[in-house]
Amino acid sequence: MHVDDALSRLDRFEIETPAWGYADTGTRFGKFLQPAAARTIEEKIEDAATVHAFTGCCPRMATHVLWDFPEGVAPAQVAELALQEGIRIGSINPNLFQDQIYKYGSAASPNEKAREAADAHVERSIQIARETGSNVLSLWFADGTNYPAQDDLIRRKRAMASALHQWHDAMPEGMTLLVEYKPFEPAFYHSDIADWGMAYTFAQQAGARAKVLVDTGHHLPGANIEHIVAFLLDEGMLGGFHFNDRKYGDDDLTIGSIDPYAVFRIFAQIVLADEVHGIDTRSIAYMIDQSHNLKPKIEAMVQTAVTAQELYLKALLIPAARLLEAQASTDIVGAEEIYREAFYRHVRGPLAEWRRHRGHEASPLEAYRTSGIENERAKIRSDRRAAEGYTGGGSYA
Ligand code: AFD
Ligand code: MN
Ligand code: MN
Repeated sequence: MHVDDALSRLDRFEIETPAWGYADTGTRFGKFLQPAAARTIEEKIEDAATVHAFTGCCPRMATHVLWDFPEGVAPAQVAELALQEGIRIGSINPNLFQDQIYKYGSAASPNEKAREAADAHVERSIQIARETGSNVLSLWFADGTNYPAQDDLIRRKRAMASALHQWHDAMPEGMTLLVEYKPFEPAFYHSDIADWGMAYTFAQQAGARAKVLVDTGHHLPGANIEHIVAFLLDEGMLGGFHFNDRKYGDDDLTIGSIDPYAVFRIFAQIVLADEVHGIDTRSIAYMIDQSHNLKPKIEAMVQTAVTAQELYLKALLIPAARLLEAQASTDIVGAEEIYREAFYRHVRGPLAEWRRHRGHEASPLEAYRTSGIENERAKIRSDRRAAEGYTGGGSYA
């Protein structure tokens, strides 16, 4: 479409940032603490609000129940604080993988106590969502096994389906359940929700308000993610995305840092589903799922949000009518050149204008990197930690 129309579409392209992406996290080999990293929900809200202030496109923050709503923290107060800072609480992410009781899984565990604990935790998460006014319950499971013969795969499948159906029906009207898939890690032999087909089936069985969450870092090498996205779109089962990228595993790398053309092709399927097939894509939840061990947290989040905007805008510039003609006449090179022309279009200039027009920084990343906020927060938070005698990492751990 024409660049002016494309830019007006960008007005409703909102990207949710993850609370866990502002805290010190790491890999299973350790974590590198950052003085400016957030530790409390207040500091995470402060950082998410900063990202939104600089980019203008990140009005919501996803939360992780165990890390952001520990016992004693009132969800309604957290929601109120977010509003005061100019953002809102977005998706609610239960934690079904960290507690010792989940050693052999949560909803699919052979251990009834584990399944009961998972049930109680998700019920509490639904209640938290009610109190924060969130309408997305986003579920990722580490459930799986590490060795062949370890457990009964069919029993696990049935237990997972039963739990998801029960939790779906426990949600208030208007709330959506997102079922995320991941081929491996931390389970090394099988994951109970390993691919899009399993997530699709579980979501269908759970109920009409359950959909699939595509984490762009959760595919085996060679997977055609844009094909999965097109299929889910046409089935009305694409709930949303967790933006990150991978070179080898679920590396939580910055989206587009490995293969920006692949991300463009994903966005192209969304744009063409809407323009060519009239599929409603407005309810897709665009969420970032990253927690970088080395990059400064806020800088990395701004970089991801800006990258997603650039690649989505490029996809919006695809002339759908010309593409359809090329496809109809099997002009393969012509069709491909239409894609490539849009992908190689320079969009930073029009984007800068679009941002200026809306009172935002023309280059959010450059503006943030020169703002001095990182050093200010590092000083304030280091002093705060010292005063508390706190030397550990973020509340992610
Ligand atoms: C990890 C998991 C999954 C989940 C995220 C937040 O792989 O992507 O969505 O943590 O819980 O990255
Ligand atoms: Mn994810
Ligand atoms: Mn992941």
